[in-house]
Amino acid sequence: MQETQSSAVDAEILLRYYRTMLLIRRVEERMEQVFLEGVISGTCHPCTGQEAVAVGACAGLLPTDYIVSNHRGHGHFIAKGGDPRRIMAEVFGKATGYSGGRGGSQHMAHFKIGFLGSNGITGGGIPIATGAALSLQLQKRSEIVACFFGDGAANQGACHEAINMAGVWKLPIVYICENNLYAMSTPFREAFAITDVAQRAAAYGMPGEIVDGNDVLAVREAVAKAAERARAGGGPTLVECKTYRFSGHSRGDPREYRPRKEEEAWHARCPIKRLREKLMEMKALNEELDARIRAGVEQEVREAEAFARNSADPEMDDLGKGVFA
Ligand SMILES: Cc1ncc(C[n+]2csc(CCOP(=O)(O)OP(=O)(O)O)c2C)c(N)n1
Ligand SMILES: [Mg+2]
Repeated sequence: MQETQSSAVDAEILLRYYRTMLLIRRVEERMEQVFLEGVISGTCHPCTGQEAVAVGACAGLLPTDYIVSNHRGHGHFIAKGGDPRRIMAEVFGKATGYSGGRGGSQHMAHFKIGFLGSNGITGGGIPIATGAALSLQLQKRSEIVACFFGDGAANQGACHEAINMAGVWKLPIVYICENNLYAMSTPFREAFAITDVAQRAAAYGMPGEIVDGNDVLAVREAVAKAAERARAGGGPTLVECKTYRFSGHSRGDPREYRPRKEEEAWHARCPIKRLREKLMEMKALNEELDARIRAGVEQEVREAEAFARNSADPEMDDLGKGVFA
């Protein structure tokens, strides 16, 4: 069932969002630590600070709907029901990972739960998601697609081409731009002549919504409304979530390009902290329950890491599997 306004103050549902957001944060903090220790090579892009977008958006969809992610995709995957053990194993390059250890942090997929994949190419997921929506429309199916991308991706040519086509064909898709104010070290204000990505929706012939991306319920409501519209044949919506990544762009980024005062202001609006305060006000959460939830999350993260560490490496004979050209 879609979790819309009627369940807005349902404590059990809010507690579930809270736990999932905490789980995403702790999985990624642990992952970043392991990268920095040099236990695993490559890189990862944590969505720390942006958890409300992932959790709120997936809550606004039906479990049978599809999502397409980007390079900052662990949160989207976990929010859609991905198993942190297999996500961690993929990052460790192990055979039990979602891509058999060959994809790593930016290349995971699990079609069974509607996760059509993360993507290391900035903006690369947007045409893929648009194609999936076209496929659903041609098959007259009732599922829809939600596509996550960043402000940087919004300036890629493929983004305009794909979103324009979706507007023309009224495809069943919700475009979710996570505007975290930076594309690597490039500030939003230096890359856009406008103040909101959502303003572009008019040029694509679709509604543009601006939402507080650090408010899980606001994201859920905006995405649920857009998803209903898409499902009813009304076509796509561009939802812009205003948010901020607390971490650097990827591991080891000292964040020299942004003022510490700006970071502090956004930390005060931490989506987890805000939901925690709301739950406390509602008396749905107290210190003791919070400690229990956090302990449960820590346990799950420890188990995920142990699973990853103890899993086997991929077999050499499997090296060519999934290679098409
Ligand atoms: C086609 C392409 N160009 C450049 C890059 C390098 N790159 C990786 S992430 C990134 C910035 C993406 O910014 P944004 O879309 O705002 O997402 P965010 O990292 O802020 O979540 C860039 C330029 C890339 N991966 N692919
Ligand atoms: Mg960005």
